[in-house]
Amino acid sequence: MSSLPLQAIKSLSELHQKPSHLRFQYGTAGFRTLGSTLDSVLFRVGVLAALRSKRLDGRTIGVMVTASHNPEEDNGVKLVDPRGEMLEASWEAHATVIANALTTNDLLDALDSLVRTLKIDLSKPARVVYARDTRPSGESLISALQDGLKAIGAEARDAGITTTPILHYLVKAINTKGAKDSYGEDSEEGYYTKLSEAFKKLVAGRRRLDPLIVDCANGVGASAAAKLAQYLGDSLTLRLENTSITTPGALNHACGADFVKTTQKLPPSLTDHLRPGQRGCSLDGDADRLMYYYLDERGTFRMLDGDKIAALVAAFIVEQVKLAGLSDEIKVGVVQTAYANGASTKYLAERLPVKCVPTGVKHLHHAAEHYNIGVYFEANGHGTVLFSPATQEKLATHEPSTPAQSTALNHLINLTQLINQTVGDALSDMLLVEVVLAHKSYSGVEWDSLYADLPNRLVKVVVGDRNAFKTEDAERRLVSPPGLQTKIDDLVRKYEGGRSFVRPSGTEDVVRVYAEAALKAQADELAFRVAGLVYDTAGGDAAKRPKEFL
Ligand code: 16G
Ligand code: MG
Repeated sequence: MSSLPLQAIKSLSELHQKPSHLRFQYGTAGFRTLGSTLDSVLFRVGVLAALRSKRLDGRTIGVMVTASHNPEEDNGVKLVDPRGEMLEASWEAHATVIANALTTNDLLDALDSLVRTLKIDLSKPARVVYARDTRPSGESLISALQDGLKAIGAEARDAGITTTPILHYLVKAINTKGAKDSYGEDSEEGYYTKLSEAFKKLVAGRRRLDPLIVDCANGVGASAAAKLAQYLGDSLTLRLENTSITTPGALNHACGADFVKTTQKLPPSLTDHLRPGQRGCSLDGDADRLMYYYLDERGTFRMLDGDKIAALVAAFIVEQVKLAGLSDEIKVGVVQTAYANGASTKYLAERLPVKCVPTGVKHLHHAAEHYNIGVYFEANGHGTVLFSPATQEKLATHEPSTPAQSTALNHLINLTQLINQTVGDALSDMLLVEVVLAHKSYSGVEWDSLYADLPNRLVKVVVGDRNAFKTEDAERRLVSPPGLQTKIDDLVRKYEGGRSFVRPSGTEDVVRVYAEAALKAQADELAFRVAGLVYDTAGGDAAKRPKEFL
């Protein structure tokens, strides 16, 4: 029975000591905080990823260094499981323990106890593939990670600077290489080839779409979109904006999917580029979120968010399943969170099963796996479509009885290739949206008119302790602090079409308040009044109560 290479871990760990005053937590998006504080975390994640791989019989684990839509000074790291999915939840706690061991000796003890508790066979190989986004702190964090991988003797593959979804793709492609369910070539070229070929088949014979403006958030999506554009050739013209990946401070600044969703505005840098009626979209800093929009004939900004994408895509897939003659055998369902606009939930629920789950990709992804075809999108633009293995098998073997059925069947098969089923992928989702628009001959206007969003408002409240906030019913109701939910219910009742909920953020030290109502002013007022209730219950200092919290 092999043992941990204590000496190697010890000497390298000394080069990556934990700052004594900091506590790290593996949250919804992995570890995420100021990049300059993460050196020890990256070293330890290297060791941990290797142990996870050994635990899974040497299957390849992914490590992505990114802080997504956060400002440039932040950074983060998350682990990717062998099927290209988020790290299994029980390991989040292990990661937190390992990251917080105070000294090198504590770290060795923590690793030893992990190995024993989980009965990790250390004689197994450890294989890890890693990548990072364009953040300046990424380079040194990667070298800390490499030290961790070296310390434990892992076989490591550097996937360079790439998007989060491409890293997820690579993990799955590596682990399925040569198998019956091979996911594709385990290279970036393999990814671009797979997506672009499926796209070309899906739009063949359709009228070519107008050029699409793509806001790359000055992040890694800029280089990925540029490469994708080459593979797409003239099947789709992408006009890339916000591609300054080396300009200090530019990343996610006044641009990108999160800016668009939270401000509900066009990035100012696009004002001169987007003509009324033209489609534009924004990626976030690691290209796993996507927002669409257009300017109407009066020049008003119209946002097409994750909910609108879900509605467009789910309706299209249902239609193709029906045309293929498979409605009885393949059931399509949608997964949303409480942030989904009430109008989108109504639109979708009239057509197919809809489930609401707590915020965070892992919850949506797992719920979507329960459907034959599961469409999941968060309102913030993160989402994808999952085809169950049995459904993919059915599509591959079904004998169509008419040419029309055969066409729809082929569309569905090509969709399984176009869609990155490991995780939400802005580039893959963008091509998916473009396919549906091409098939339906929709512009942004027709897409937008599937349903009208209820006006809504999201507010942050800084409280003494956000852990005092506990929710139930997929975060739609508070169980703690006691009594607060009843007060919220009383308030909501006063607003036409009113809905509001409160949940602690998983990524920031704040509590979030969401409200929607029939009219914009009412949605704003409801959000601020609920925020006032939250503040008064848990905020502390009355003198600091924000004045807009009515
Ligand atoms: C993370 C989640 C995202 C979620 C967001 C909520 C992943 C990969 N990402 O970005 O799904 O919407 O957190 O943030 O799970 P919040 O808890 O701060 O509201
Ligand atoms: Mg992201």
